[in-house]
Amino acid sequence: MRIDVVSIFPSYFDGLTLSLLGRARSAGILELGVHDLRDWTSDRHRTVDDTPYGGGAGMVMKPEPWGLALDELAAASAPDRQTRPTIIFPSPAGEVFTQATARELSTRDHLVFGCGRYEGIDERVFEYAAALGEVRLISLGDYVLNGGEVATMAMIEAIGRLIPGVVGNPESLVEESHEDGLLEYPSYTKPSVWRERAVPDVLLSGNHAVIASWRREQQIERTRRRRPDLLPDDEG
Ligand code: 6GU
Repeated sequence: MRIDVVSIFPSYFDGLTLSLLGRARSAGILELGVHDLRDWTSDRHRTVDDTPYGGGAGMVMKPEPWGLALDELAAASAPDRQTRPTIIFPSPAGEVFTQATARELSTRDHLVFGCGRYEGIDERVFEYAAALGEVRLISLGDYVLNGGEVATMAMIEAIGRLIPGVVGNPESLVEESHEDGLLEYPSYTKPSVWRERAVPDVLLSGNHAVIASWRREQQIERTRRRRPDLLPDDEG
């Protein structure tokens, strides 16, 4: 998979060279390009924003640098891959990102993330981008961040770890929270008693069938308590 990120703060993405995704990049499983939007400006001040038509608070990102950036990055997708990129604009006004979204996007050949700042990006950029690829406006949840950078980091990590070969043990992927619609069961390690707290007896029993059913009950119980919205009839 190839991922391109466009941002006015490219150094936010230095963290992606670390750990799991860093290894995937070195191994050639994941190609990552991080780009400064200002490289597609041509004025002396490298201007990326301007005042909103119709008035109102804050600044809006100008369409011209975005158009040039998307043209260039989408064209890089075409020759060898013969595919159009999926172009993602992180936005609190988008569809909510879930594990299912991460799964779906992990099968794509080329993702382009366009990180907006200020009050947003000129609306015509989203319409124009639809001619270059599939456009998705995606939100992490119902709260507001200052820009798309942190949201993009989160999405790249969630998507990247689902690409075959990125996570060493694929079994560790299936037992996680949200993969089966329930929260994960509780985990324990040694010592068996710590500060007067004992590990549940069932886990020391060696009876794998009993352990499996205990874990399932724990998943259902904590989902009911913490996230009743995930259960079929929202039964709390
Ligand atoms: Cl994707 N962007 C911004 N700016 N704020 C958010 C978000 C995204 N998701 C939740 N809040």
